[in-house]
Amino acid sequence: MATAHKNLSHFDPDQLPAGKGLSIALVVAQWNHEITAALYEGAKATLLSAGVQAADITTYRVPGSFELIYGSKHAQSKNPDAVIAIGSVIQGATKHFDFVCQAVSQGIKDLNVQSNIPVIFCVLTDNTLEQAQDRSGGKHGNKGVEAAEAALQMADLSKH
Ligand code: DLZ
Repeated sequence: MATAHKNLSHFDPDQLPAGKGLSIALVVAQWNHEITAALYEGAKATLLSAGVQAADITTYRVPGSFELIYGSKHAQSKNPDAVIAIGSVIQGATKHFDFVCQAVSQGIKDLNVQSNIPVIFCVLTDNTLEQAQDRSGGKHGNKGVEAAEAALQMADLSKH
């Protein structure tokens, strides 16, 4: 498969805005914790290696992906340069998957429309646990890394 073993979007590290001086908030859902913890680690490591100071990274934990909307709004109220919302929704036997995916994607879109502080959508929406594992440090890379790169770009954009 074309995307195997690498992240889908590829940023040249030399082209990424410097992270020094930026403050980034990470909002992490606890549902499917194995997956969201791996996304979180990927995002945090990427921010640190880009020069964001550890003291400028704030973490907020929320129960599930549905709560990422409120959690991200709360994080925005603290005035960071960008927010990364991290979650993992996995298809089950009921329609819950559809409602949670719809709510969180629309809710985070709304926050981006309403506020000047960008919120990055790092929510995996997979049919199986294996697909989620593949995208959180497995054969399709780690979407937390991509989200951190997007956060750096959007934080920089918001300053110009
Ligand atoms: C209830 C629920 C279900 C069934 N599945 C998931 C999931 O796969 N991923 C996730 O992040 N959260 C799930 N939740 C929890 C909801 O997001 C939310 O926390 C509860 O409905 C309480 O508002």
